[in-house]
Amino acid sequence: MRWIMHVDMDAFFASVEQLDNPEYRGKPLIVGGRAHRGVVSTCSYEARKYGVHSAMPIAQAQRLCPCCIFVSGRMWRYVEVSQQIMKIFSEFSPCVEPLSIDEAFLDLSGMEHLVGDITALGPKIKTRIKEATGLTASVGLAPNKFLAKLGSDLRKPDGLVIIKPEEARNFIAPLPVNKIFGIGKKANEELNKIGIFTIGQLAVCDKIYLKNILGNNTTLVQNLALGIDDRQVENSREPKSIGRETTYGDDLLTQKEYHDALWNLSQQVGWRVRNSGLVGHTVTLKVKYRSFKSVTRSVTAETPVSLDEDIFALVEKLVAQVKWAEPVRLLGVTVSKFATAGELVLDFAHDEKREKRNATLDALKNKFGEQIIKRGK
Ligand code: TTP
Ligand code: MG
Repeated sequence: MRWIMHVDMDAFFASVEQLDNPEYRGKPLIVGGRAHRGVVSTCSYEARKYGVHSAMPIAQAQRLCPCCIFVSGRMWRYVEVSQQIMKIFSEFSPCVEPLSIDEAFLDLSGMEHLVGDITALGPKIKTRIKEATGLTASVGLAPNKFLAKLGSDLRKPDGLVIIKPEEARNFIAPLPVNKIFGIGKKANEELNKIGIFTIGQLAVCDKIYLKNILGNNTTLVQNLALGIDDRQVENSREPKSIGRETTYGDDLLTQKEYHDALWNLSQQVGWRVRNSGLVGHTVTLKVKYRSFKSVTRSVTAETPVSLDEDIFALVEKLVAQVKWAEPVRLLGVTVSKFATAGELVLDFAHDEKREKRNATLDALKNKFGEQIIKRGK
């Protein structure tokens, strides 16, 4: 059974300011201004009563709430608190997908074996965040991403909404259709025109009427209205790509120079890929010339790679596709389109010797640092 949690901090930047500056507490406070091109970043819940909201021009906010306190914000501090909460999330689940500076999805599926009652994690994470940071968060706990995010938003600030699978459909039925993300102002108006105001009405409406308004998204949106959403929590710890690039002090001129440089980069990338337990299908070469013009070329191999030699072999293929008439100031090698190494381990059983050699070098680099060893070719 799936359990997804969505956690979102309340009035995040403004709450941090109120935490650090006790004189702002309980007062309408607006964060924004110069550094944010004259718009409101966010405001405290006290200021929201006046109709102030994110992205509103500062001048308009001043008119709505002349008694508001305005501060321009301290990004470094918000990043610091963000790192604190992300660390807490990782204590609760190995699978965390951050969505922005103050929110994330956590996949808690299967954790009943560890914690017993998963719903108890809702109040627990709120307490943990409050104790560690002094701030409140709103939490939605539900069988999928859509319901979890909807839940965290519903009782802000300091909210907790738990939606059990068997209750989901009835729970969301009375809510307005614009609670479904993707239904913007225009779609909302169009739906209202044909008499659809609630998620429940949308759920049972014949697709024929919805097609004109929702187009290709009709089935997707109607599934959401039924409380169905199969999207996975994408674990951020699995990177989408791993790459290294180097700008050379002296431009590279000869074939030998860029050949050696690319072998070097392939080793740096290979080590990182293997340390992440990954193997990748795609290798990308980036070349920037003295003129600052740059080209990138990619190749996708059927068998994924992680060994230095295999990465370099694909790089060499790409080298043939690039012009080397000009001096080169930067080179980059990236591996992407990952599969997990464990799943594919049989695929490289054929080359145990090379694998062992890479593993030995990796162990040395892990122990003594990357600079300990570089291989000749
Ligand atoms: P949100 O979570 O959207 O807003 P919030 O945390 O301030 O308030 P809520 O209680 O409704 O969640 O965004 C998180 C932070 O991102 C917010 O504190 C400031 C910043 N932000 C902007 O700078 N500009 C914007 O337009 C939005 C929406 C957010
Ligand atoms: Mg927030």
